[in-house]
Amino acid sequence: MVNINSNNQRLFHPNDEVKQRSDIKDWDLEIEKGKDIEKYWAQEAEQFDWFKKWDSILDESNKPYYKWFDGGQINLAYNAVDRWIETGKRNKIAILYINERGKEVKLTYYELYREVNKVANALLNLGIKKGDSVSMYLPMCPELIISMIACTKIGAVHSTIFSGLSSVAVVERVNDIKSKIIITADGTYRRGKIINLKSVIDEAMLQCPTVQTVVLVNHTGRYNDVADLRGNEIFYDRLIEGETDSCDCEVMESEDPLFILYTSGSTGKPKGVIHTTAGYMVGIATTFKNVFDIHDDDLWWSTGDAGWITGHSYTVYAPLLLGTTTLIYEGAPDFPDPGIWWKIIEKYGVTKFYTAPTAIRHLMRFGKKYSKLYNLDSLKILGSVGEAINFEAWKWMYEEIGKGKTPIMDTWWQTETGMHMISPIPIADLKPGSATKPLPGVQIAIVDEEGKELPPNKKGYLAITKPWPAMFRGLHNDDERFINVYWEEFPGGIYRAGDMAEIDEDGYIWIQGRSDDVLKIAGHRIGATEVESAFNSHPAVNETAVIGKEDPVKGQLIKAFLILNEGYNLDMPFKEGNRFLLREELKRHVRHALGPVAVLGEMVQVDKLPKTKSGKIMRRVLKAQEEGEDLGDISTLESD
Ligand code: 6R9
Repeated sequence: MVNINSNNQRLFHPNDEVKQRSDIKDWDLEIEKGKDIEKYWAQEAEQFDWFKKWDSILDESNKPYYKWFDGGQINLAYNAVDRWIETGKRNKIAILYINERGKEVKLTYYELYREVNKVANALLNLGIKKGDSVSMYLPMCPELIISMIACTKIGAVHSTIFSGLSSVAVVERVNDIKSKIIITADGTYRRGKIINLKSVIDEAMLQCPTVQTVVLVNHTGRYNDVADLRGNEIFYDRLIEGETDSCDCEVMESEDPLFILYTSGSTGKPKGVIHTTAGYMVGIATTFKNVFDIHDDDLWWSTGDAGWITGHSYTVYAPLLLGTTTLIYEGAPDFPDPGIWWKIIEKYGVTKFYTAPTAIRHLMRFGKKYSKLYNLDSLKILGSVGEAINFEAWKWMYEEIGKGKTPIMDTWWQTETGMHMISPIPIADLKPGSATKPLPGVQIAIVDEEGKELPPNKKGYLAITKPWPAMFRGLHNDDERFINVYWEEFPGGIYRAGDMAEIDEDGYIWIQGRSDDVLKIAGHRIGATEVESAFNSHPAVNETAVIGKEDPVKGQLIKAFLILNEGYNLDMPFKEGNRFLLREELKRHVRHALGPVAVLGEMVQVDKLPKTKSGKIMRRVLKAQEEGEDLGDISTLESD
């Protein structure tokens, strides 16, 4: 049902079926309950099996180094897998893997348990101990999930690298955490082709001195013989052959590190975001249950890859912590045709579906034909993540996929927050484009530059005013940046999220993009400076400034302003007799440095870049020009 509120915003009310099924009956009451933050999260922590309960719920004595459930001992793998073996869920499907070639793998909780144990034992035999880090460069396949949980079981810190990133990115990430092991695959399926992942690792390993063993999943069947492998490489299957299928869980302190996941910030180097054990578990499981009203009969599908935070929290860990079946799909949304996702939903009866606005906008381009071919009645709730969802995409998702009966949970959160922070729950009244309100147990404010709270309808900085359990605990090897970027700007232990936002008179929050130089391209986070350094490392380039340019499908694309070295222009062959123009050569160069996630929209050659007196490039000025704001003669800025 739809009506319009006083602000001319469309309000969508949940239907009776959604309300009846929902475990939470009163949204406001639930939010109110969550205001007693410590009590709320402690109650939620009771859902798990602890080796030892915590001494304190939240320790704020050393801000911003908060501690949650300190003194407690727990293991996430135990709670996500082992404990279900003793229950009726033992033979329930934990992971349902499907790929674009039609292959299907179903792993019950009991099967998952045994696979995890074998890999855990194999890792122990390779000398991996509690606290060691293990890198992974794998497609969304069962071995990725099994390997992640195996690390968690023995207390090793996993660090996945999205399989669309380049060898340069792999080198940077593996060396930063000094991994002794990397688990990878020969390739991944994408639009009828096999993308070679092993060659990326081969190139990367030339520069990763700490890696002693490369574990290779023969995923696409490219390698048939041990003779194909190098000295420090071993097949995954070979590695676990003969391993026993039982393994004890490491007793983890609440604050022991669980994983490190790299993400982009506004300066060049990617940030190794550290998440720890107990608070993370409590945060993701609670928000998953609240936001998606999870029941035992749900079939959950999140399209988030485990190379990113959505995959960690809501494709892998939260569903398993609640004993849900999680579907993982390896393939593109439009292959063999743009109906593939709807076909899967119909075939398996998916009940809750979580994806990104960019994917929806991409599929919208093919019209309503494909979604109409399939019966999507099994769907009960939809979710969106990664960027604000524009009204057209919201409406298409609501009408074409949800058939006007499934509410859309627009979830705002970050790699750093670990869990959903601002999001409706299924019984909420929705305003498309607004992530609605802070979830129970979360406190948000929109503040000015000094950190003072702003009244409704004033645009400001999005801040989190109270600690939350799944919060990141630091940046690996970069404590200074942890403090500078997130905690120093506003006083009193308030977290600066890096987004701009506004709150309306009903308390609904409207996210309005980043306040820093972070771009979101097709939902992937990438820093302007990372792209600039990639350009600058090319011999033809003198200096670069990069901004995000609006794109109707991908949200943003890279627009690069380039000062080229003497004698170069973008439309000349890069080298004498070369058939590639410099423009194409640069595109290839940036892609090689950053991987296919860095999608170039436009390159323009300029003589000058707007700079501050201290020589910092003013991307803000370029952006304003791009958006048609007249800033007058910008050449004067240089002498500001
Ligand atoms: C989960 C994830 C975080 C940044 C965040 C914001 C943007 C994510 C959003 C959203 C508006 C939403 N973002 N969800 N903006 N509405 N529902 O995406 O993590 O990759 O770390 O990106 O994404 O700008 O600050 P991450």
